[in-house]
Amino acid sequence: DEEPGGVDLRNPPKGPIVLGFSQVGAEGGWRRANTASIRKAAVRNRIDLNFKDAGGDPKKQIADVHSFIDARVSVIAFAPVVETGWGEVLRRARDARIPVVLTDRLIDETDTSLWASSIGAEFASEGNLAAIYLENDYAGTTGTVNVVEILGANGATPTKLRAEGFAATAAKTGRLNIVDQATGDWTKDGGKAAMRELLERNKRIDAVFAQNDDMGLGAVIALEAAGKKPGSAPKIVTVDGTKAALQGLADGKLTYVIECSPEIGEPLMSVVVDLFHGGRVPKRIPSEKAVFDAETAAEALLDRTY
Ligand code: GYE
Repeated sequence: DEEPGGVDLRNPPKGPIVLGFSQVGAEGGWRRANTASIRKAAVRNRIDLNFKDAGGDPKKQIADVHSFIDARVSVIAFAPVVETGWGEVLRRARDARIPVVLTDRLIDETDTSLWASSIGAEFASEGNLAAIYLENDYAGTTGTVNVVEILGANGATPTKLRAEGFAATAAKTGRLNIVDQATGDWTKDGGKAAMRELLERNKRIDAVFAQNDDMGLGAVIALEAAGKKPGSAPKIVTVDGTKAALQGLADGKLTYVIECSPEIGEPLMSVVVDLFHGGRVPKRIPSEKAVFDAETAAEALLDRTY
């Protein structure tokens, strides 16, 4: 009579529910909104939140998750900095009968019983969408379109899957030619530096695919400094949908923004409550997405809080 959450029903747990949550860091607008959503939802659902910030360091993050096990929290959730290195600590959590929820990103473990549920976006389809919208802009024209890509931090799920999704769609039609890539580490400064590098290495850049808003907004700064007209020449597509990027779209400095909602606090707390009570939870909970252009961005800006 053991439920997937690892709760012994003959000996039901008593409150309060303590959630140990390990966050990637505070690298940009998306992440800050994600943290705010989790903190707010914890309060609203009367869950004691033990929040730790890994500062982008995979080793610190694993140590933080060990500390949640030592503290015997009710449930552990984390947004992994990188996909690798999780087996040992998650087996320890399982032995301690503490259910685990992955948020936002995924991990590279074949034993999928190590986590009860994962909540987040379909990153490959965000890459697909970025390429489809860009391609549509060139419908009715001929010749290849030179695209450069600004990548997020190495080893993270969205870095890998957004690139794969974009490349897969580009390969299908052959219109988009991915000529170069540089890493921007998810930050505005990183995106600016990456764009500078890409401008040095490439004579003709028609479009930029920045894997998040902050890096795309950094690229805008570098492009303007180089006398270019970001938003049109080159076009820029980003992923996230923060207020700053929607403003960039409305101002004509970005071309498209693929939304990846950071607001996963409420669905997370709902899963946490169910796991605490030994209930069954869905293995995968997808978050929302949309695509914005200048017009729809102006509208969405009216009530965007992050
Ligand atoms: O796109 C980026 C953040 O994992 C979806 O991480 C998240 C990504 C998001 O740093 O802005």
